[in-house]
Amino acid sequence: MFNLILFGPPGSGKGTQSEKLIAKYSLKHLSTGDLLRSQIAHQTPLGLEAKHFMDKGQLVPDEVVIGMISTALDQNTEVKGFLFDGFPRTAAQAEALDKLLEMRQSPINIMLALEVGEEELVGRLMKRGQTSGRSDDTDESIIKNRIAEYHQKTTAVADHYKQFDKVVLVKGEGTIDEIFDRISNEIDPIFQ
Ligand code: B4P
Repeated sequence: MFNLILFGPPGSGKGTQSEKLIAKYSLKHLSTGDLLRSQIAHQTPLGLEAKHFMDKGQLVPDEVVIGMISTALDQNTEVKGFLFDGFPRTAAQAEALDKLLEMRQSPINIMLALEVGEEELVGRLMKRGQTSGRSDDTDESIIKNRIAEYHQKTTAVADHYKQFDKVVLVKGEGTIDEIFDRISNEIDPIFQ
């Protein structure tokens, strides 16, 4: 198994790069953002709870996303590995993920952290908001709140994996293909 975390602030290109990475390395893509939006689209109780937080640019409670990931791991036992996109986003989620993977004897191999300046992040998300239909992409104050949540709660996740020497920083500005090449150059030497 090869398990990869794609990390970075909102709009840093996690979802964009994930699409290319799963095609190249045949990993199972687990995006908590996509899973939550699917729950919202199906109007499930979990989706209705999540929407309340996402519309304000806040993180969804840990127990909700951890439960969702645990279920997804159980449903995908025959895969080559997982690409975690947008998860973990808090220290508690990182610890929970480590335990879930420990039970499966397949720890995280690497965390790739995309680095993008704040002005570029806001610009990308506002642009996506023109076409995505995502309510959390259209209002600049909600976007800024998402970035603030990232600084307050999510940067701790990188600190968690730094202690195990698993974090690699990747410049997340440039063309999508340039960034993909930078990411691939980090994965290729260690991919099993
Ligand atoms: P997510 O769905 O994870 O999405 P995201 O942070 O908005 O962005 P992502 O980084 O994937 O977007 P991308 O850059 O690809 O989260 C949404 C919400 O869900 C969170 O705010 C939270 O409420 C909730 N949530 C999700 N996971 C959670 C968790 N674990 N715990 C708690 N809550 C959770 O794309 C952005 C735009 O940039 C696109 O339009 C793209 O085309 C463009 N772009 C990408 N690369 C580019 C490049 N190189 N140059 C120019 N534009 C580029």
